[in-house]
Amino acid sequence: MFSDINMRCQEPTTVNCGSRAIPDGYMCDFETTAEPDCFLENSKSDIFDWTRKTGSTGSSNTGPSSAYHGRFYTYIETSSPRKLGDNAILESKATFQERLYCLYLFYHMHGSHVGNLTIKTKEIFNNPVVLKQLSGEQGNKWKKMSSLNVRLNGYTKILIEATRGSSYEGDISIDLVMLLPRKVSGQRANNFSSLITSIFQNNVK
Ligand SMILES: [Ca+2]
Ligand SMILES: [Ca+2]
Repeated sequence: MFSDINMRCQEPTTVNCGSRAIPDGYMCDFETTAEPDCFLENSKSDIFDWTRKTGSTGSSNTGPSSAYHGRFYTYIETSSPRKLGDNAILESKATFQERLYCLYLFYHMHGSHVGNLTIKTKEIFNNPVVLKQLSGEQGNKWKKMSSLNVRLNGYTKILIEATRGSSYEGDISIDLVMLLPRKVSGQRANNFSSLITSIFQNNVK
């Protein structure tokens, strides 16, 4: 049905959408608790919540020492009382247009007992569909997740779920989550907008 679903995500469109900084798209940088462009909130259909954080996560040998972009990121704290398998979900609160979007995010998964980071979509009464899952130690650095094509509509939610592994050395962090509309036509351009490009270039560490 969507023959282009596995193609790399493309340049975002530049539709005028008023005061929003990201034309027709969304970005969560976690710099404040109320970012107008952010589309995510903590779910109640899980065990615990993601936590905004600046600096290191308080446990040694796990978590980042700083945000990927800006000063703040969000993460799951896996120290007590958390236990194996406890999950925390960020879910979308936006009502999406019916179209193909591209999801980008940066993650930090460092520690001896890191659990899973799972990206899903869910359409009302249907079971969630797993788009991507990362498991275990991924190195002590921020990494860019490969961009994901996501078919959304007004009834779809995006779920970003982190699950605790077998010890406190399992903090999972994310920063700079971007959801941008893909061009509908089959244009081959792989360039990001100047905004996105500048964000990436300013964060080479
Ligand atoms: Ca940030
Ligand atoms: Ca929660």
